[in-house]
Amino acid sequence: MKAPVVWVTGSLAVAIVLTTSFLIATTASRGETTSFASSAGPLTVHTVASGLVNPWGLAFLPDQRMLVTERPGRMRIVTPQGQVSPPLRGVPEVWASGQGGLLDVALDKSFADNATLYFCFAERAGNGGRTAVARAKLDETGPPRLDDVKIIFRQDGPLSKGLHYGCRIAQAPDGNLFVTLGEHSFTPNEAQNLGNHLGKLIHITPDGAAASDNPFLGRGDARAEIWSYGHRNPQGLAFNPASGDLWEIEHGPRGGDEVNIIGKANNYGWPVIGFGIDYSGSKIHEATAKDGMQQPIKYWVPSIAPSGMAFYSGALFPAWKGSLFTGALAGQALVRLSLDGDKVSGEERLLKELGERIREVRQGPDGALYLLTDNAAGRILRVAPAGK
Ligand SMILES: [Ca+2]
Repeated sequence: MKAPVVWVTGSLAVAIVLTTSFLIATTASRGETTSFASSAGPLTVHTVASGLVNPWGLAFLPDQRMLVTERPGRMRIVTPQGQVSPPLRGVPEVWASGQGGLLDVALDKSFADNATLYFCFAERAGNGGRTAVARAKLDETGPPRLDDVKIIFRQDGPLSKGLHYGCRIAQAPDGNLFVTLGEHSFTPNEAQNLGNHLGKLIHITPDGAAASDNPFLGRGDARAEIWSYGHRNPQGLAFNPASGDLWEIEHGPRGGDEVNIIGKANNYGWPVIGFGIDYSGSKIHEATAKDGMQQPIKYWVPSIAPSGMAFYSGALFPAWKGSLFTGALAGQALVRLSLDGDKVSGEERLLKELGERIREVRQGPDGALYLLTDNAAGRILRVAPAGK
């Protein structure tokens, strides 16, 4: 049997073989349940579905089924009982190379009325790739498929060779979209260049136009879609229900993964400031702080390679209400941050015994946490208190 080659997200193009997680992933099948200790008591981890290839994004439909993306370019619907649909027709061709492929998916806030969804992917362009955002309607009059597919945004700037697409989507209460865009790894300084979309957080309408309150609108030397800049490879994005603020998580280099609270026109510093070093061991940053550049509210040294982001507001884990969850790829854990307003007051690393790269975390309609494991035999996991 061939072991999977897995790209280390947030790192340079290093392929490694994850023998341990491969064994766990292939021996655990749908329906299997295991138990783990936590600060909220024993946790039950249930395999909802297995056999997904590098699943990346997860969105709950109104009837509790899940839309899930697989990085090679497939989108499927999974029932709470674990039945996995055939791939939905209508997904555009994606550039499934390196870290690229079909990435995040998010439902429109009026999905129940308009069946509209958004997704983000790596698109081939010339000799490389770029991040693109599409809008579509889910049509279930026959076998589920995407209809009215329209690419609403394409990242402009130097192309990616396969790394750092960012690609998380969060919809604001007014319906406009925030989307994270990576800096493609080999062109870090472009994150400081307002003339392109690399290393930026953009703010666009559902049609892909620059939102009307964007900070650089009308400036000839800046792209109108930009909301904030100086980002590296952000793979977590969500609104904090306690404050209404937009929070973001991004991969640092060797050390220096960050949690940031996003503000309009802010510069988050990459690669000028930060807390990491290059993979070679050499220095990257001028300093850890500089006037005019934002500090993260939390950083990790060594890196955990965070991906996915969910503020917990459910009833199933009363002790964890208000906590922030992120998956850890290199860190192979589910990470819980306890918050005190805009400060991180504690960290707990859960499910380490699984030995799995966690790509995505979402709160389900039942109050459980749902995870995607990142490998060629990826799973959807449901995490709940024992017996729930
Ligand atoms: Ca930063």
